[in-house]
Amino acid sequence: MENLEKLIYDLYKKNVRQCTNEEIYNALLIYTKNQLFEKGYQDGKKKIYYISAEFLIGKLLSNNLINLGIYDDVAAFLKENGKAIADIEEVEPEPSLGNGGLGRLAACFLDSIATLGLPGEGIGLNYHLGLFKQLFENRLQKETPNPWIKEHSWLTPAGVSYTVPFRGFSLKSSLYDIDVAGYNNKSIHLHLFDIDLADESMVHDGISFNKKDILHNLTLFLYPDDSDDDGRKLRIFQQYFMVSNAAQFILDEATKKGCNLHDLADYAVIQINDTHPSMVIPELIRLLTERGIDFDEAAEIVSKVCAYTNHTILAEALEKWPMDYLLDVVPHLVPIIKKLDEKIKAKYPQENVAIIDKNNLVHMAHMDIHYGFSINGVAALHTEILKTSELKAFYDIYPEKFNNKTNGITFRRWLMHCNHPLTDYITSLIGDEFKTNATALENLLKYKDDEAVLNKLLEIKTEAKKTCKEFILSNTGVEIDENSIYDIQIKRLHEYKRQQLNALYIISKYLEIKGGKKPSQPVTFIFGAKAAPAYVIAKDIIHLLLTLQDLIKDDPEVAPYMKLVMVENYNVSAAEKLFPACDISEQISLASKEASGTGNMKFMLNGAVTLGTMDGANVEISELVGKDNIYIFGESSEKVIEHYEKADYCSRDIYENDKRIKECVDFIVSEKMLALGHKENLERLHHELVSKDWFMTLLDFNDYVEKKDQALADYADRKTWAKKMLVNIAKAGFFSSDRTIEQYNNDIWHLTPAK
Ligand code: NBY
Repeated sequence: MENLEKLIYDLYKKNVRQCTNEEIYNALLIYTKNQLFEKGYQDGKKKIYYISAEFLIGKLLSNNLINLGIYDDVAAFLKENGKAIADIEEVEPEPSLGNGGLGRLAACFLDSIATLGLPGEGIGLNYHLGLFKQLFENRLQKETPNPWIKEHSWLTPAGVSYTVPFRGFSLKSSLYDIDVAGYNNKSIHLHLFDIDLADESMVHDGISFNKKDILHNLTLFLYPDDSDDDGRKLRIFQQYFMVSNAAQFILDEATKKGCNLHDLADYAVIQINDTHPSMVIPELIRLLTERGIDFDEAAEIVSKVCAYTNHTILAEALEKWPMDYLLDVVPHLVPIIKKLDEKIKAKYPQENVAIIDKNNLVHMAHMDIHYGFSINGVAALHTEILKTSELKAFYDIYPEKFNNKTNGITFRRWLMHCNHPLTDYITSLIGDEFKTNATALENLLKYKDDEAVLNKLLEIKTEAKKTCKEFILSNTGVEIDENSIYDIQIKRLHEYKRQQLNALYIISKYLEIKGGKKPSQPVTFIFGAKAAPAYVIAKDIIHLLLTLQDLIKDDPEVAPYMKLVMVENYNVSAAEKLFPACDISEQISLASKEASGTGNMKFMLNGAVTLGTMDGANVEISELVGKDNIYIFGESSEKVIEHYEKADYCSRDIYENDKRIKECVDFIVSEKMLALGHKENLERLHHELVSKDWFMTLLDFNDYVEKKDQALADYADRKTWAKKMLVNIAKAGFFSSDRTIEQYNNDIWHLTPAK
């Protein structure tokens, strides 16, 4: 650590003790960047380019130190000098470059690509104000900008620039790189393209700005509000800017290595992360034809380079752009897309596989499937549903293109970084093989009846709950009890994820307590969720939760037995404090709707027990841990799909025929609630549940209550519960993103890892 000490002195002419936390952070940033640079980067003839509109990377300092293998040394050095590394970590702003699971998955994948020694790059955009920052005002979500790029940051200007043509003008790009360290391995780059004229000062009143001023707004926000035409067009501007830069960059790298363009597939494979980067297909074809390759061959080359990952079966989330928008923004792509579509129509005349439909909408996923060589879902059930229902028409044409890649998470961040005590304890029991070979966690199973081990796991959990309690207090102002059961649901707010189901359960418990039935063990229900700014019902659900939070907290009859807290501005840093502290992991989406989920894996790895539906990766979790170590409830995906097909679900029938359900739903608009909350929001939500309930909350309510009550009761037998925790941790190895990336490489990318 002498170098670090010297660097600090050179920078500030002070010794470590005299420095502020900010000064130490800045010095560590420079120090770590240098170390990463010196270690070098993965390279190889063929590379994976992971193009994604989102990379939810989280804070980087500690993770980089861990992956460089110097975390313990740095922590010890700081401690000797009277500083705590945790305080230094607090200084770092969190990059805000993603919404949720899809963006975080991209970040985990970069970590695993680097760790496995695969030559690869991430390519995306450098949003200055990120996703919005969430504030609660008046028990409502308010959005404000989230500036995260400070004078010192992990971004390094790369000196690379391209020109991107739009209708009537073109834009010059600048590239910024963030190094992503492999664990005990070299780094890869995350390439973030930007414009030079981004003007943060044009943002006013929360996150409003002139959506037409593309020259100055293009890289301000991640997915700005798309509730109007200008917002949607801005998204096309962003997407095209991203993929045109990516395509030019990829062709440059390949030709420098000797590629003659005809053999591009020997140099590059592109993973298209959802449809946001899909325009890379026509853009590459455009660039190849400009360089003298004829159209049909260009289309063939691109089809050998591009692979597409689907993350959703919600029809409304599959991007379809009106042709008029494309004509307005990128007219030069239109003839290419039309030609691609004609070729398909000539071969497959059926309407449901067309790229351009009869309403002149361009189906981005259809283009990916026809002109890519691989399409994958993100969990076994999800891929099965794609094959047999959502994308069946395509599966019939191209069965060989379809494959599953069950999601994974990086254990470096989601265990080693966020839960040091558990990591150290596991290491003391089974050594550190699990850090590079995650399935070695199964060696823990030999301790499943060892009382000392089980007690220690419980002790570690209680410590994590204490740490989390401090965080919750500073974030929400509510004091919670570390001896209560922590029941946690943290994820984007969406009706299909059914935070409203959890809320109805809490209402039912509240009513029971008021009726004199006290729970034997206090429970803390913890939520964290951002709602899309234009998603009205999602915001109403946030309002319901915040109103319930206050109602319960201020009721002396109820507060000793339960609390509800909703964390403000839930993000990666908050997640790192919440996952280690959880007892019960809420994974309660309507079966068939959650493609995979990845929070479910993070909870399991940290010793929480899942309460969930047979949806997404929950299905695989339940197969791995067995029915004694998970709580499953709710209608099956087959039945749910059948309900949609027959359109025979009627929430009002359930509401009117089930007294308890009616009572809980009506509580939303009770006098008590209306005294605290807003009539408009609560009534709208009540109406939605009674007359629509598109995601069948009421259908699963009774089964949910039964299984959740069971889980809460089982918690009291501490030894049996600790055994469930141990089995969950031991079986989490399958969900390492190292396994996922190895499968992507073996089945799709075919890269040679560095030794
Ligand atoms: O991707 C999530 C899925 O819901 C989750 O089940 C899965 O585990 C995860 C990783 O595969 N999808 C997701 O996070 N999607 C988005 O964040 C998203 C963002 C923007 C748009 C659509 C989806 N958009 O159309 O703008």
